[in-house]
Amino acid sequence: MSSYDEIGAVLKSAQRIGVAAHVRPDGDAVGSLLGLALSLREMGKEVYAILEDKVPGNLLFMPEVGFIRQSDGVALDLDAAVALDTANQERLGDKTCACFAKAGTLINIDHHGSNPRYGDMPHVEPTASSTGQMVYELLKHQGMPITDAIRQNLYVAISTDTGSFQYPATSPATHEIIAEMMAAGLDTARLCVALYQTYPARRLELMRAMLNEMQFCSNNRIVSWQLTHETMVRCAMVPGDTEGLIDTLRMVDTVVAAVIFEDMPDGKIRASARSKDARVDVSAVCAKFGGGGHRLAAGARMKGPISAAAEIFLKELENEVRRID
Ligand SMILES: [Mn+2]
Repeated sequence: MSSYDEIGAVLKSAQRIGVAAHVRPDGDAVGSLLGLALSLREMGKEVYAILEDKVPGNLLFMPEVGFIRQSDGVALDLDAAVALDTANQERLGDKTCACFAKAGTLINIDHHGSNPRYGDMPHVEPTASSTGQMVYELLKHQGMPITDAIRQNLYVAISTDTGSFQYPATSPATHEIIAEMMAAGLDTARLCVALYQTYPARRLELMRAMLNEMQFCSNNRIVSWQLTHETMVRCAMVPGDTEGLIDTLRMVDTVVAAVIFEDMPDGKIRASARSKDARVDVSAVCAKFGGGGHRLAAGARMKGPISAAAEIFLKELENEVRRID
């Protein structure tokens, strides 16, 4: 594993730098990407901030979000490339991998335990709350620029990936970083309104569908929902609308594992699973279907149709939940 000193030295000597995060970007992906990219730009570097997919609508308020370009698949002439929050290289997306194909050095900064430590310089910390937290530590320890826009982006990254500082990976260091950023002038209340109190009506329509259709099994210890293409069309869903819906499912007192199955445009099914009990490892279940993630939060892509995918996934999940008997 490469240290922040080693990664910092490469970034400081490089001039043309690509920065990217995973497909279907979430708050941690976009926030850590912008946090690092803006700092490098501030240092006078030629920075390419790229993502395979569009930034979801609920995150378009993030400062300097227009700096991000969608990957076009053309190899960039780069001294260094950085993959952020991306558990395996393929999750950067095909076009993004092609953009990075000629990069001199590939740096991999991530907090997913399943990360195989790909690239020339991997730095993986499975105990870190978020990649945003890791980027803050890198910038601080390497004396790299931290502007207000960078602080806002890293706050979004850390806040969303910790479920607003609720998940167990939230550590004293997490809160200390937020305290440091607030002392430097960060307005967290305004960001929280944008992040957690500003939803389009269609998101509540989706939640209504979820509450109507959720199903319990394994003595009410597992709750699941099948988000079908029909429901997406009926609610006029756009990417990002489902963010955090699973947290409502996992609220039920008897539940130890929650999973949402979602029809994908390519006919595949996305399973997103959460565990509330450290003994129940949803990343192990997802790994059986070629997926991965964290012990308490993981995902996989499965073959359709959605009902068949749900049936085989829930069977494996029920076996996993039996570990606590
Ligand atoms: Mn993350």
